[in-house]
Amino acid sequence: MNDRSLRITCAVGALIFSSVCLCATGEEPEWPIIPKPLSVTRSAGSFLIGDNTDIIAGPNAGKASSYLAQRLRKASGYAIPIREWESDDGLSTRIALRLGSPLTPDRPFDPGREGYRLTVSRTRIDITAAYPAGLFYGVQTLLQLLPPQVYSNNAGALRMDELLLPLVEVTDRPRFGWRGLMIDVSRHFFSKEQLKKTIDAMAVHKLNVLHLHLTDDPGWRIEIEKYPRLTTVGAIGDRTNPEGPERWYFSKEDIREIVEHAARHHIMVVPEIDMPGHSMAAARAYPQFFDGHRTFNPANAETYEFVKDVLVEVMELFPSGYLHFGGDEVRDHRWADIPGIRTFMEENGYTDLKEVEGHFDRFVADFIVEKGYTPIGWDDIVEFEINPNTIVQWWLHLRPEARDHAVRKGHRVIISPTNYLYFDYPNGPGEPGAPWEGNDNGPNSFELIHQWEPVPDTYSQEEESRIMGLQANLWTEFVKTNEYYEYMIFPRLSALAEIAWSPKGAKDLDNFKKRLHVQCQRYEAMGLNYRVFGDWPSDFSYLTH
Ligand code: TNX
Repeated sequence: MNDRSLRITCAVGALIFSSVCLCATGEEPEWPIIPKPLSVTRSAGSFLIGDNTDIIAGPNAGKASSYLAQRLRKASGYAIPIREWESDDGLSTRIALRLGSPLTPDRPFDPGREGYRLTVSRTRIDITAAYPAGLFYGVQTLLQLLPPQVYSNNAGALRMDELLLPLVEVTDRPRFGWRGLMIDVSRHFFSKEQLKKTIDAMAVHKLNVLHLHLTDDPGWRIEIEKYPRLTTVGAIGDRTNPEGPERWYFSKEDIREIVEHAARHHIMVVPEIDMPGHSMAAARAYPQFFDGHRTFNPANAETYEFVKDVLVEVMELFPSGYLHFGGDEVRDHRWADIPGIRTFMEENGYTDLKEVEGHFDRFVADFIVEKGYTPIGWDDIVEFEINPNTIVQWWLHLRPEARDHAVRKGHRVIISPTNYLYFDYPNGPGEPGAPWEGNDNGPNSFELIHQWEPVPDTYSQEEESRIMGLQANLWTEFVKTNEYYEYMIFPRLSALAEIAWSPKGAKDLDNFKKRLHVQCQRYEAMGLNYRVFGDWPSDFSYLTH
């Protein structure tokens, strides 16, 4: 069985799209836009993008304009001209992209800066926003008013006479500022091409953070000049073939390419160097800084120099201003046997090895802050007094008190619980996916995610304001191929995008499913594999573990 047979074309979707978009009658038409915008008002009539249409780009509208032009050219072959804004001559047939006066100060991850207004009138199209990201999202919504083939790279996918838009007024802004996806490239490696393809798809979903889990036990995946053995030795092998012989990692050049590609799509790349546990790959390369197994040696002063050197090189490559240092599952270390551990503990007044873990985490978080970056750690770190600027990423759904504790201590929190947002877990009963903890309320289906309210209703307004947003995580212990990877992400990513954008409150699942059929056609156009829904085959042998 091959992947084509899993990709049952959403023929139903094609029908829904055309009937929904072009011949809406009676009841209010459902626009197949994902994530669903805050408000869409339609009036009768349409606008045809044609030979006489151009784009006029105001200051700082360049990225969104060239993205729009490129998309239209790739899908239809039509090279729409972009002109700089001189004055708005009020001419018709224009697609005008411009920044209004900023509505809010430019703070990172302020959803207030990502909103937009899109107006398609009989004579022209206007997209306005307070910040460039909003213009970019306005363009995505505009594209989703066109047939799904607009996301294809095949210049014959869309005929010019199909560039027909309904007349609409859309106002939109996301609920959360942080809308992320994590990819684990350590357990199994995924190429920069695959990451760029993922970035393209994330942009379509109006997501804005790609978190790369770059290091773990099976492999160290990022070049560090000062410590070449991290890649000559640490990058050998993966979870399936621990002995290699291949080495898989990103060179500095690769990272720059990924970061730049992401930036063009208003996506920030956040690196994770997992410490002090989950570090067997680095330990193979530089055993002197480790405990003989998979954890850093906190009693060796040189370990801290090594950590600083590595993190400095990583920060130089990722201008995001955020650095994830892991901090999770420090549980089978060999610290008790390290020579010098007793002296180290006595000097610091520690009686318990847990305090040693806190010492290490505190050091790393403080160093990151000192460098002007914001540290992020998994929720395991909240049991220690850690730099208050640290963002806590809550993952262990069985430990909601870790999330609450972090929020009460004043940390900002990213919500990623295993039982909703772990994309390595199965989509449905009997389907492929990781068998671990967190499956106890059933599979992480897109339906479950779509109907979930991620913020506890017991939170005060102030507590709620510390929830930065949502992030799904694709761990790859079992995910070895691009097809499997895409199958686990899509269409769940659509449900994530919707709850990250739509305001708090009940969400109509049937309505989402209708739009999701059209989204599947967009996946087809983008060449993405996805988990089909409705009637689907039960043979997943091509996704074998
Ligand atoms: C827990 S989430 C881990 C990962 C695993 C994942 C598998 C977290 C911080 N640690 O190392 O890959 O579960 O679902």
